[in-house]
Amino acid sequence: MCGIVGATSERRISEILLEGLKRLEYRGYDSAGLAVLSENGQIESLRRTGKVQELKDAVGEHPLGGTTGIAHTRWATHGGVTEANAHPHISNDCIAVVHNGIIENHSKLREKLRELGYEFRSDTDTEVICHLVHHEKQQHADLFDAVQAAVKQLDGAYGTVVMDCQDPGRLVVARSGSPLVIGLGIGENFVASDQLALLPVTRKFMYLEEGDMADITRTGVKVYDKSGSRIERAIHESDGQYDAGGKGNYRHFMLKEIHEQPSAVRNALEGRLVDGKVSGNAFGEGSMDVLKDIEHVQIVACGTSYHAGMVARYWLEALAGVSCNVEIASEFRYRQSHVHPNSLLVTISQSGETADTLAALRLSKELGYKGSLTICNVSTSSMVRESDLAYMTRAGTEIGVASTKAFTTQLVGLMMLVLALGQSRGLSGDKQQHIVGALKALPAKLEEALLLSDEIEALAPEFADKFHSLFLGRGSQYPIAMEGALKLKEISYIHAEAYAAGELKHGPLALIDAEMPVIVVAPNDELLEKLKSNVEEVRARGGIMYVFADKDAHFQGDASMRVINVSHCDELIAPIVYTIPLQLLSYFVAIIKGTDVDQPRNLAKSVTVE
Ligand code: HGA
Repeated sequence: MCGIVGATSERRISEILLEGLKRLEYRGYDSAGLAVLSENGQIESLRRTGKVQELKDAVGEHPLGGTTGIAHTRWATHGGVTEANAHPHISNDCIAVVHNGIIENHSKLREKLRELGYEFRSDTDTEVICHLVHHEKQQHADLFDAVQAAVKQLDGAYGTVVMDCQDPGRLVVARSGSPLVIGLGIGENFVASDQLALLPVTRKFMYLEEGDMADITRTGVKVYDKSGSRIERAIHESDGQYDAGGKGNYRHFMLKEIHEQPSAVRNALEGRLVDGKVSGNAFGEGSMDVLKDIEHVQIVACGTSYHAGMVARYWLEALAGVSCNVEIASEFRYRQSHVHPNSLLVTISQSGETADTLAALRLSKELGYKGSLTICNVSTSSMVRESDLAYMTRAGTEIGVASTKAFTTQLVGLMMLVLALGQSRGLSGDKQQHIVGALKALPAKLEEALLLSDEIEALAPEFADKFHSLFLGRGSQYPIAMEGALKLKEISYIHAEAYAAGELKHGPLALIDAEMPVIVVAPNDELLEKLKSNVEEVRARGGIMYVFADKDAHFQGDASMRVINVSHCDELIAPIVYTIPLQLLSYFVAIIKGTDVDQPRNLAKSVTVE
C-alpha cells in the first residue's frame, strides 16, 4: 500500500526521500511523488506514474535542493492512476500533503471547500486535506493548530504529513488508522509509514499511537495524544534485523523468501520448546494465565493469514479439544457476532497493520473476549502493541507481496498455540511429545520439499497458456489448496479456485476438461482413500491432474496425471510441508508468464486501507 517518507534536515533531502520510497516499493504502488521546500520558501514538486525509478530520473533531470520535504508512493483508492492524482497534493502553492488511507467524507468536504473558492486538481479524497489545512490556516496562525482543526473534520483513516511554505524546517503529522513512525536523527528528523524506509538514516524510532499528532523540526519532536495533551512516546532502538537487504543471488525476493523458510521456521521454534512443552514466554509474559481458561478460539484474519487460521481450526479442535471459528476480518468487523464464554480472539497478520484485522481487534475489546492474541511478524506493529498476547513469527522482513515465509511461520505459531491450549486441557504427554517431535523435524522436511524445485520448474510451461485452474485438498489440506490457488492467481494472474475435494460433485465437476489443470494435494493421511475417489471423478471426465503426493500414497502417473512425490512427513506438519511445492509452482508459472513477481499488478503488501 501507499508509502510515506518525510524529512527535515540541514542537508538536501531529495536523495533520502527517494531512497526511502525505493525501500517501500515492495508494498505495491502505482505512482510516486515528492515535494521539497527550497531555500527561497518555494515548494517544488515532481510526480510520476509508474516506478520510483521514473521519479528518480525526473529528479536527476530537475535536481531539487530543499532541506525539508515529503514523498509518497500511491496505491490508488480514489481516482485513477494519473500524475494529477499522485501525491503530494498542494493547496495554493503553499500547503503540501501526503496521505495514506481513505477520507470517507471527502465528497462533503470537497463541496464545502469549493464553495469557499478552492479549485480541485485531482480526483483523490486526499486533496481535501491540503485545502482544508490551507483554509484552517486563515483562522489559526500556527500550522499545528491548523492541521489539528483540519483532521478533526476528517472521517475515515489517515496517516498524513503536512508541509507549509511559510514554516520552513517543520512537518506536522497526524495518525488515525494508518501507521506512522518518527525517525530521530542528529540535527535532523524524519517520518515514514514504515521504519524500513528510514534505516539508512537512523536506528532510533518513535511509534505514533492512534489519534497522535506530532510537530517535527530539525531539532526536536513533540507528540500530542488524541486529547491534544503533550505526551512522551518511547524511543526504540532498531538493530536493523528487519532490514531486508537485497535479493542475494535470487532472481526475486519471493524466491529468496521461499528458500528462507527452513531457517525462518528454525528461528520461530528457537527457545520456545522446552522439556517437550511450549514455553510460556512464546506468547508473552503471563500468557499461560490467560490461556489456561480459554474454551473457545475466534480467529480473524485476511488473505494468506486467513488460510493459516483455517488450518489451525482443524488442529485446535482435533488436538487441543477447543472449539474454533475462523472468519475473514472484513466480514467479522461489520456483523454482530456471538461471543462464546471464555473466548480468545486470535488475529493473524504479517505486518500487524492490516486495516480490517486491526479494526476487528479493536472491536473485540468491546465484545467481552477473555483476551486477545496476535500472531504477527512485526514486533513494533499496532496489533502487537494492542493485543494482550503476541506470538512473533520471527520470519524476518518479507518483501514479496505474495506471502510465503510469513505463512509457514504463522502455522508454526498456531501449532504452538495448540500445544499451549492443549497443555492446560489434558493433552496427553505422548501427544505433546508427538507434536513437539513433528515441529522439530519441520525445518529438515522443508529443505527436502525445496529439492522439488527443478521438477516443478520443468512442468510450469504446461500452465503458461491456461486461463483457469482448480486446486483440491481435504481436511487440513483444503486451506493449503486455497493458499496454493491464491498464490497462483496473485502472481501469475491465472484464475485459480480451490475446493474441498468432497465438494467436487456439488458443482465444480462441470468445469472439468483438458484445458483446466487440476492440482491435488495428497499427503498420506486418513482421508487419502476418499481423495483418491475424487481424483477418479476428475479422471473419468477427462481432467488433467498434477498430484503432489506422498510416495506411500501410491499414485500412478499417466497421460492424464503427473505425480510429484513429496518426501514423507508426519501428518501433523504436512500442511506446512505441502505449501512449499505450491509456492514453487506459482513462482515458476509466473516466471514463464513474465509477470512482476514481487510486485504483482493491483496488489499491495501490508493492506492498510479497508
Ligand atoms: N486515498 C488516497 C490514498 C490511498 C492509499 O492510502 N493507498 O494505500 C488515494 O487514493 O490517493
